[in-house]
Amino acid sequence: MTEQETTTREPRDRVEDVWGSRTPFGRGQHWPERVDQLLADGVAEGDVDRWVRSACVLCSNGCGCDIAVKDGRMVGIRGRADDPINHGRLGPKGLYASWQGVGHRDRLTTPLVRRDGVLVPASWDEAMSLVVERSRALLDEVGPLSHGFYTSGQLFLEEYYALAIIGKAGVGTPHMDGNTRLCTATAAASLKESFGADGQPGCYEDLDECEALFLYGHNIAATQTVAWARVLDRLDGPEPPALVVVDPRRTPVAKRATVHLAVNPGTNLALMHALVRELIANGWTDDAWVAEHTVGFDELAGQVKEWTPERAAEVCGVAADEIREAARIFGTTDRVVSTVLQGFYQSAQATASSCQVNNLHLLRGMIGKPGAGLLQMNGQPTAQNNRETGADGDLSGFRNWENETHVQELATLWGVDPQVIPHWAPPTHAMQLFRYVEQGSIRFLWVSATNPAVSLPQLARIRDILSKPETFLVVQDLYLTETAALADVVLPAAAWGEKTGTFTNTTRTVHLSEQAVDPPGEARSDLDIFLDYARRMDFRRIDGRPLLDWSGPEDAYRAWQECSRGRPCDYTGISYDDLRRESGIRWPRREGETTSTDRLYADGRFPTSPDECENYGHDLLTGADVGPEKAKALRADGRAHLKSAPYTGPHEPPDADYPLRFTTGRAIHHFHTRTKTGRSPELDAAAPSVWLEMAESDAAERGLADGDDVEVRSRRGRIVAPLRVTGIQPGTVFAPFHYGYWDAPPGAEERHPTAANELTITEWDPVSKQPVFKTAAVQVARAKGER
Ligand SMILES: Nc1nc2c(c(=O)[nH]1)N[C@H]1C(S)=C(S)[C@@H](COP(=O)(O)OP(=O)(O)OC[C@H]3O[C@@H](n4cnc5c(=O)[nH]c(N)nc54)[C@H](O)[C@@H]3O)O[C@H]1N2
Ligand SMILES: Nc1nc2c(c(=O)[nH]1)N[C@H]1C(S)=C(S)[C@@H](COP(=O)(O)OP(=O)(O)OC[C@H]3O[C@@H](n4cnc5c(=O)[nH]c(N)nc54)[C@H](O)[C@@H]3O)O[C@H]1N2
Ligand code: SF4
Ligand SMILES: [Mo]
Repeated sequence: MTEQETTTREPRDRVEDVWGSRTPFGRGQHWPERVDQLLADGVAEGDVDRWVRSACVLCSNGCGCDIAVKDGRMVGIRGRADDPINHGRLGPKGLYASWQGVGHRDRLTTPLVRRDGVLVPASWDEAMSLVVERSRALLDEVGPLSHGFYTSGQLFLEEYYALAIIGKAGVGTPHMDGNTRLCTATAAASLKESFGADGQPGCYEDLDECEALFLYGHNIAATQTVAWARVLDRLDGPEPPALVVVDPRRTPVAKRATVHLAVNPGTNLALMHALVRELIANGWTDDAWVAEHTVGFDELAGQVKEWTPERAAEVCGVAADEIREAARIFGTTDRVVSTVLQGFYQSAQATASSCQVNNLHLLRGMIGKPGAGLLQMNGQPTAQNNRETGADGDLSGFRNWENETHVQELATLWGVDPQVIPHWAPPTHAMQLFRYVEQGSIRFLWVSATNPAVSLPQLARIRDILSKPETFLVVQDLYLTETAALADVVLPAAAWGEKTGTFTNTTRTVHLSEQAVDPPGEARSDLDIFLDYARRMDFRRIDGRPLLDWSGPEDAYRAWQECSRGRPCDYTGISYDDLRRESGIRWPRREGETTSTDRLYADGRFPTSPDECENYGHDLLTGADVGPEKAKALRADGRAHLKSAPYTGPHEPPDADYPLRFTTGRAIHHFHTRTKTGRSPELDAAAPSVWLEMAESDAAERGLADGDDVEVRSRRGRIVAPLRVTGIQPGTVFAPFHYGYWDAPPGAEERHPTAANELTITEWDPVSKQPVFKTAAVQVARAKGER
């Protein structure tokens, strides 16, 4: 630890002071350590019995930490100074919500089953018997297509791998996905389309080295607060990077920007076409590198040719000179880091827009080099592991469902017939999965660690789907969420800190999180629950042995290591013991290696050959599968794909009835549907209820002022919220999506719809299938005395 070490002891401090004190550093220097620590009121450092190694699971940053334990309870947290991700720091969610949320009295402590319409406590045996009876009956009578599994970006790697094998080799259903579909499906899709496989090319050390940072639809100051602290320290140090921000709102990052492109929601692709065009028109491309390491240049150049800065400016609602300036910065700087997140992934033409960011890097040969990092960001802490292990429908180990050799490899590992593993059609994506429930073909739906009754678009429809009496709904969670309240069986899960497992952050960095305390009541780890189901269902290998005979997380992890062997995400050189020695280890690290590959594709070789690639690619306009024959004919063979699509614009543009563009996203103090952050007294007090952000001119036009209650209506629903007049782009309004159906508990007299997703639309990107949460048309008027 250094001189600059500070210890956070005063709980209110880091609610207000989100990023903590500055520790400035210059380009290429080491980011100074600073250890953040928070202990419960009345607990002194000397009172702590043990500190237990972990990492924070409240965003994809994955900050290394230790959990404080006293008398068998979690009583606080501190950052790990030796961790490459956070160098000791933690943000407000990590400091407060992680252990406060888990330790809350609201936790589920026994299974619940529905009797005469009401959820009542039951034993594990009763609850699991109900699950297994229904599952077995449907498998026998209807077959595997009657089953759907909808999981998370918040479980541990071991748990996803268990679920992946159960779903693919036990049940044999293609209907498996995660809330990762809502979160990072486009990260995965754009990496696969451009480079042949998932996996972030860059790492966080690139932030220390870069000369410019481009944030595409990414409010990193609110959503990865510790990564933003790193950037703030660069901005305050010598040789600060230029900062270019693409976001319709005046976010904290936009306030520090060299260029802020406040685009209209849904118009990202127009802007990206202009940036790519400028690079080509000004000769800022590395032509030799492009010729040697990419395919598709001519088509891309043709696609963007007409997209002058003036044309894009008109579509996006920004100045042409600002587009020129952003392009100049990208085109004339050698070390640029780009990060892309929900402003692109959940907006119109998500994959085509995100691939254009990849294209900018490829055109300049700026990949795999220090300071030239590309991060198609993750959001959830363990989204990466869901994608790797294949509980989201991908084939485990970044394998290609259309490649018979890849399918055979899995069949051999799992000891089953390859025909059992669904690979006759693309895996079912979440939106289609819910459609099958709506139509009645999926009749057994198992939801783990996600709250779709708040987080999916168009909630009135989702509520109907989840409430269908003929669907058997199993919900596995920590609390009785809006979704759990609709279940037939609720299974109480052990949380972070109450179970052991690994997870991988957005820069491929793996952490081990050890069990610190016992789960409350009868709650069990998700891994134990999945293994119990497999046992009770008697799933077996061809040789008669049980399909899953693991006794705990380390067995599961070892099995996963085998599955990853030789694949791009090779974990064979990263054991639990290694993770106990080193705080945070990046993949790939192969057996026998003692160092990791920091940056992928440093040699300009990409996994695009037909036998290596994770998929054969898609048409980015329509989503049509390229297929093996055409992919072979393209002869990419180790070169990256330059590809995009013609601009089409947002799905539901504003019109006379619904004249405003509605977009949604996050606030600093809350995580998603607030199951943990809402149970932290400090974080709850910082943002207790929903609001609507609107530009001053739009408010004035409607005779509205800051603090007025407004009603926001779309074609699908309504919410009521107080108005915040902000620096948002005129014509656009924004609401955070954290708040559930109602702002008062059921039974209270005053209940108002507050969930942003009452308003959003059932649409998705044609390639990644990620739902569109960032563009819909709404009207706003003064609320009629409702609040
Ligand atoms: N505090 C907090 N942090 C979190 C989370 C959380 O819930 N709370 N969740 C985690 C998860 S799972 C995720 S996925 C990440 C998400 O992290 P971010 O992507 O940074 O978060 P969002 O607020 O969803 O969206 C980012 C920005 O997109 C802008 N935007 C909206 N529409 C458009 C558009 O059409 N174009 C462009 N260019 N921008 C647009 C919004 O104004 C918003 O500021 O955060 C992670 N970290
Ligand atoms: N309008 C709008 N909607 C959005 C978004 C947006 O920007 N705008 N963003 C989307 C994105 S990016 C995301 S990631 C989703 C998030 O949406 P959700 O996944 O629905 O949100 P969470 O509240 O994180 O739900 C996770 C659930 O898992 C439980 N949980 C936590 N840990 C464990 C565990 O170890 N085991 C078990 N069994 N349960 C656990 C929590 O209590 C919680 O109920 O929302 C999406 N929806
Ligand atoms: S930045 Fe993310 S991982 Fe780090 S402490 Fe905050 S919420 Fe946790
Ligand atoms: Mo997410």
